[in-house]
Amino acid sequence: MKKRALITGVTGQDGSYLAEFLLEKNYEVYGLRRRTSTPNYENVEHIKDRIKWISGDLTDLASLIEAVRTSNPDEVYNLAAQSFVAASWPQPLLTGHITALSVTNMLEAVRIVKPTVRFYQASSSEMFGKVVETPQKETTPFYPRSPYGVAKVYGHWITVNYRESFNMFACSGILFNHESPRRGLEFVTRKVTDGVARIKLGLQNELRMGNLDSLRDWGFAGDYVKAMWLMLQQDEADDYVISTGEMHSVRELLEVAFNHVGLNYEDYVVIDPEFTRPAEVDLLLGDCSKAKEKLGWKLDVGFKQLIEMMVDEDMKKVNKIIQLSNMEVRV
Ligand code: NDP
Ligand code: GDR
Repeated sequence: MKKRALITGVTGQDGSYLAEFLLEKNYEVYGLRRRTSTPNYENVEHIKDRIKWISGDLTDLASLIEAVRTSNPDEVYNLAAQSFVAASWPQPLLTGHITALSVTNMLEAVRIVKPTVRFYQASSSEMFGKVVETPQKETTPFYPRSPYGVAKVYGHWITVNYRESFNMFACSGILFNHESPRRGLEFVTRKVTDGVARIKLGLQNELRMGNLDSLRDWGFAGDYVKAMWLMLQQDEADDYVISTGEMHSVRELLEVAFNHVGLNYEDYVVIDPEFTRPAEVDLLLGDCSKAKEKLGWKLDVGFKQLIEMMVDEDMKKVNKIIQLSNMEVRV
């Protein structure tokens, strides 16, 4: 019998890597997609026909109950969220509805339809927020610094609460920043690698940025989805920090990305207050010893390799855009 998994947020960065990973493991993969006027399957185009699609929205309990009933899953990965921290100030209520309260919707759907499901909640290092302890681990107290971070703290604790109240197999992965060529264009790594490609190929002549001093623990999304799966294969449900244990500044990110194509970031970067945040998380550095020890998890891709891989992929994408527009001009 094939194992069955239901993934929310499957069209996003992590959802696409996780779906790929589970399909390789011979799972039957069900993907929840919300209705949009213009559907975007960019991240999952290559596996679109192998995913069984279910319509639903994380804010709509009825649709989630139906999704669990239809998929009858062994594992549920709850990855859907309003995930962009900067958007959570202008849209605090929407962020609260999707990223916080709707976790309860998903847990309720599981509890009502199939409480034996193994459940994964996408928690975040943004819950640590202001520096209380470095490096941050499972026992570090939370001090979120954005409506997004606050919403994730709710999602985290309600997951723990359903585990303790209803004896559900519910795990929370506290993942530090993880990136890839499939990262949304507004997040800092992809904004930089896409910007570098556009500058190098003559489509753009500057890159407008916010706080260059903030420090992050950046890993590769493809490595991180393996940890999600490992958490659900254990005998006991638990929470785990997933990180690289290395920290780099946004400035270092710029250096690596621009240097990779032979440019100096100082010639192109302009500081623009539009990209600074009302409250910043200055420093994130994770200690994932528990995951290494108990899950046997390890990472394969380091920081420099990750950023250079993203620049290379964006160079290809931007080149394609240029070729297409040249063809249109000729026609
Ligand atoms: P993305 O922003 O790339 O993907 C978010 C996904 O959620 C998309 O598929 C989106 O669908 C879906 N979604 C949003 N709102 C709803 C809704 N109301 N109903 C159903 N689906 C919805 O995020 P990532 O893949 O980067 O992250 C995955 C999860 O992990 C998120 O919960 C994020 O907060 C969390 N996380 C991410 C980290 C990271 O560094 N990437 C680190 C720690 C936690 P659509 O395509 O229609 O927009
Ligand atoms: P983050 O990621 O907020 O850590 O959340 P993001 O890439 O948006 O920002 C990282 C850091 O870079 C600084 N920064 C800029 N950020 C953006 N987006 N654009 C800029 O121009 C810019 N200039 C400087 C930011 O101030 C910040 O300090 C991500 C998301 O994936 C969350 O969903 C996830 O939970 C956390 O990572 C862990």
